[in-house]
Amino acid sequence: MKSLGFVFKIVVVGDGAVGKTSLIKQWTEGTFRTDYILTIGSNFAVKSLNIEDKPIKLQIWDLAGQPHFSDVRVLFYKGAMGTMYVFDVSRTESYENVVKWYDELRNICGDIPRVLLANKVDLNDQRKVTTEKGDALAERLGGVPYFETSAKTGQQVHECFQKIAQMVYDWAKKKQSL
Ligand code: G3D
Ligand code: MG
Repeated sequence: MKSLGFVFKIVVVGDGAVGKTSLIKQWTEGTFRTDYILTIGSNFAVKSLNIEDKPIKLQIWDLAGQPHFSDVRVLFYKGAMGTMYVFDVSRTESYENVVKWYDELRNICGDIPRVLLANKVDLNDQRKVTTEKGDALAERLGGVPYFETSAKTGQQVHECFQKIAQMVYDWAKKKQSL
């Protein structure tokens, strides 16, 4: 790979309020805020990291979860090289909906690298989705890496972004013989 660096587009998907924006903020700024206004459309954050001593820029796209804007979502998905699927462990429906996000994205992007995030694990007493269920879903998505995260405490946040970056790097290397 050339040392100029690469930009990898990563899309973060999942139902509204599962913590997508918070996870991105936590990783890109190391801070957690609870005063977000509802995301409209999409925005993206950029952060650089090194993979095998190569500088990589992750461009992380975050879409608001409005189900009816499917035209917008097609544009949002285009060119994505990796996906982070997020659900909220305190809301079973957000867990069940991951397969819908997966099916939709797959139609547009095909079989790209992906990870599954079970977010808000700090909410112990409100937890409804067990680790076992999370594991089962990760299997269903093709045996993908599974992380139990908290955008609030930072648990596993660095690890999941590092992992998707590594996976996209390996995938791009293989695909383009870089
Ligand atoms: P979204 O981008 O997926 O729509 P947000 O979700 O990042 O906007 O988060 C939705 C709400 O969940 C926010 O609360 C946010 O603070 C909270 N949240 C996100 N991640 C976590 C987490 O890991 N743990 C806990 N306890 N809360 C989290 P508000 O009250 O601001 O709407
Ligand atoms: Mg958001």
